[in-house]
Formats: sequence, C-alpha cells, structure tokens
Amino acid sequence: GLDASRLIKAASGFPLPPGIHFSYGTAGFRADGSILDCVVFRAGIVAALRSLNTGSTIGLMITASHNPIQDNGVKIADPNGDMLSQEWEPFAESLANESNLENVVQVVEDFMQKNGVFKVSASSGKVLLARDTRPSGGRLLDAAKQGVEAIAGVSAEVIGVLTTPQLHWMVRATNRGVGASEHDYYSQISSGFKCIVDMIPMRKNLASPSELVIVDGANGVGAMKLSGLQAIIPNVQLNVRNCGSEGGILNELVGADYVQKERKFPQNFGHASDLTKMCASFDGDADRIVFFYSQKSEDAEGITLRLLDGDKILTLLAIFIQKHLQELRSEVHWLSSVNFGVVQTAYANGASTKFLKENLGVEVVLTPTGVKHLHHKAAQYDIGIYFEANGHGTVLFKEEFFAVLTKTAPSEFRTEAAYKAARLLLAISDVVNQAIGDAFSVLFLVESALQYMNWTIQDWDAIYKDLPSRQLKVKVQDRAVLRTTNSETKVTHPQGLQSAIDMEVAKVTCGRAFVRPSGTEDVVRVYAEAATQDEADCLARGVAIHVH
Ligand code: NG1
Ligand code: ZN
Repeated sequence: GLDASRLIKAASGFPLPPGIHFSYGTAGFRADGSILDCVVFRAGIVAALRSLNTGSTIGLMITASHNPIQDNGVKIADPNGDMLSQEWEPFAESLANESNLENVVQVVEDFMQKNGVFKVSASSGKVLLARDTRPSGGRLLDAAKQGVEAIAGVSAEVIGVLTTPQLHWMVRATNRGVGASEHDYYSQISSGFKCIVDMIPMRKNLASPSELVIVDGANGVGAMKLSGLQAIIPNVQLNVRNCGSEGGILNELVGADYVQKERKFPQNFGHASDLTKMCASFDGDADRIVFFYSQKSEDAEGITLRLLDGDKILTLLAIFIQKHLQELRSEVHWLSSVNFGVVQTAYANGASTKFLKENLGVEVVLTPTGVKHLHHKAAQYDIGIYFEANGHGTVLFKEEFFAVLTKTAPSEFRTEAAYKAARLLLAISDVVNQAIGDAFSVLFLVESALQYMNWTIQDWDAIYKDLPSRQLKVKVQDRAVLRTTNSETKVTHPQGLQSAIDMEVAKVTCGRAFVRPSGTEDVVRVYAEAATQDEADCLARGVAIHVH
C-alpha cells in the first residue's frame, strides 16, 4: 500500500499556489516556471504510480517546448515511449489541483484502489527524468525527483539535460531491454542513415563529399545535443546557428514554431549567401522540425522564405516509403496485405491531403490536435506516418511487421529488389524515433530520402503547391466555452458560431476554416485556407471577429 506519512511529509514541501487551475493540456502541464514546483512534484507522484502500475520504466520531461523561456512544463512518457495514457490524465489533473494535503493522499489512494495500481504491478518502479535548457529546469527537475521518491519502492534516475525525444527513446529502449544510453541513441540514427545512403542506386556527384544543411537550433537543447550526432554522421555537413550562445534567447524570433506560424526567417537566416540552401529549424525541445530555403523575389528585401512544413515532410516520407513498400508487396506474396496509412490534423494544408489521397492513393485519417491522438491512430497500420503541420511527427512500424522484416532470410525474398526494399525499410526504422516525433531523426531521414531520390530541397518543395493559409490567435475570457467535434473541424459550442464560420467560408474561393481552444496557450486558434493569400487572411480575420 501507500506510505501516507511519507507522502504527506514530502508534499508539504511543495504547497499549491492559490487561485490557479492547472489543466493537463495538449502536452501535459504548462505555465510560468515560477509557479510549477507543486504541479511538477505531483507529476512525479503520477509517474511513479504509473511505473508501479505498468511494471515498466516511465519517463518525466521538464520542458515547455516552443513556449517562451520563462515558461516551463512537465510531460510523462509511457513504457513504449509515447505520451502518458489518456486514462490517467483526469487523475493527474485532479492531483495537481488538490489544495488540501490530506486530500492529496485521499486522491492517490482512491485512484490506486480503482485502478488496482498495486495488483498488476511489480514491487519496484523506476522513472527516468530529464529537462531542457530553461533556467527553471534544474529546480523543477529536483521537485519531480522528490515527487517520484515520495512513493515507496520507486527510484528516480536523473539523466539531466536531453531533448524530449531522447528521453522518450531511452524509456522505450530501456523497456525493450536494448542499449538505452545517449550514445546508443546517436549510433542507432547514424547506422540507419549510413545504411540508406550506402544503398543509393546512383550517386549524383561522387566528387562532393557531403551535403550542407543549415540548422536553426532555436537557442535550445537541440543545438547543444546535435553535436553528438554531427561527429558520427557521414555525408552531411551541418552548420548550426542559434545555439544559445551569443545572447540568443530560447524560442525568441527563432525556432520551428516561429518559422511555421509567422512565416519569417529565424534570426541569423535570410542572408543572400544562404540563397537556395537547405535550412531546418528545431523547436525548443527538438521534437519538431520544419525545413525552409530562401528564394530571390521582387519585393523590398529581395529574399522570401519558402517553408516546407510537417505536411511536406509527411508527403516526402510517404513517397519514399511507399516506393519500397510497393516493391515488397508485389514481389513477396505473403506481404501483399501489408497496410500503410498516414495521419494528419485539421491544420494540414488541403493541398497535401489532396496529393496524398489522389496522387499517392494513400489512406489519410484526421485526428484532433496533439501527438497523443495522431500516434495511436498511426500505430494501427503496419507502417503509419503521422505529422502535424507544425513539424511534429514520426513513422511507426507495427511490431509484427517489423519482426517479419528482421527475421526473413535473404533467400526468401524472391528478388534482389525485394530484399533491398526490406533492408531499406529496416534502416528507416532505425533512423526514425518510434517513441515520438524527433527533430534529429526527421532531419536525417529527410536528408537520406532526398539523397536517395537525388532531389534538391526545391524538387521536394515542388511536389505540390500549398494552398494559402493563415493562423491567428484570439484572446478570449474563457476559452473552455468553445467545444468542437469531427476532429476539431466543427464547433458545437457556443451555439451559432459554426454557422457564422460557414458564412465567412462561403465568401471566399475554396475556403476552409475552423477554430479550437489551444491546449498549450491561453488563446483560441483560428485557421483559414483559401485560393489566394488575401482571401485566406480575410477569412481568418472574419472568423476571429465571431470568436471574440
Ligand atoms: P495547441 O496549443 O493545443 O494548439 C500546440 C500545437 C500542437 C502541438 C502542441 C504541443 C498547433 C496549431 N498546435 O498545441 O500541434 O504540437 O502545441 O506542443 O501548432
Ligand atoms: Zn516541442
């Protein structure tokens, strides 16, 4: 059972700040770093109980991703490295908001009883803890550690500074019983990458030793950790900017969220000397990435940004993977039923969805925003790819299919091409992070796909033309009033809002618009798409007025 006095003693060191309700949003709890000690301590308790309940190692990450540097947050990683089971979210939330210490014990005991936490559990548990580079991170990591240790039988292993996907990868690797160190992580990505590059049919310029990618590190942990890979990856030359040195501030005028939402160059980019070169931008904890390049234009600055967002990444990977999968399906009869699907959200550019369905003939599914939703849908396919437009996504291989690929002897593949396709898919599974979206994995997977197909970033950009779109944030009194359905594409509350949106949509050509409350910021998000940029802007503004 629970050691109540141990829990109360530990919890009394972390009083709940009065007058604030903490909600478990799109990606855990987030707020100003100065008020999070109690919430993070209690998330430590949740992680510890989850470990006892599953009999596996659990992860706890201190980060607020793309939010400003003074914010922080906490997310929990489940045994497979994906996000904490949604069934536990209400418990995590009520625990985080309980103001009476005696009741804290009661909430924990009730939940344990209801879920038989100790019935199915091992007698001891373990939680891996890490943080990004935010100044409040060290203090909050310690609060989380004390939360974990407040539960008897559970140990806390503090790993220190990591990217979010590195921690998730380690949790997954630990539970699979394979090497789970930071070095193991780097070598898995690099060996997968080497394998793909070695199989390239015809190398374009054997003379040029490597491709150059310029990376915006968002002044965060991604810039710092990328050096671990840089040292062991062949054929790619990285030029990392916005490393957090030289006074750059985390996520301020830099990073994937800024580039994707504002459509602007991050600081230290957009120079004439970078014209046409492949650039990539990480977010603050390196679980997201978008690509871009600069192009000559007629306007005042003379250089415009060409963005390749999560939808373009998804489409590139779908093309690359489908090519090899088709090879396998047609040559190996017992693989003919292997299924492949992609998952997007309502934020996906309409042109990408159309291309995936009509040109590639791939099955496309929509889910609500948040990786936890996309991930579970994608996991239902033998190979599933999911991406949010903002650049968060990955590729998942179903365990059974993966086992077939690894265990089939070379002679059982009728043709050399089929055997090669199987090896390529396995190499892809090494480069991707199957726990969660990972800027490093996606950077090298995209790079290997481009090298393999002998494409430039411009060739890739030309696959389809994005429909003009616009995103706005609207501050409202209480964003919880707003409720949506159909993967957030329609509003159900307040009444009348959906018909007002429909009226705005009807005013423009090829219009599409939706609104939803953000799960990470105190705003309502508005998305609009139309045939021209002016119409998309106009539609977004029109819809925003109805939200106020
Ligand atoms: P919210 O704030 O719920 O829209 C944002 C992103 C999500 C996801 C989370 C987690 C958009 C429109 N939303 O969620 O896709 O990445 O942050 O970081 O980009
Ligand atoms: Zn992030």
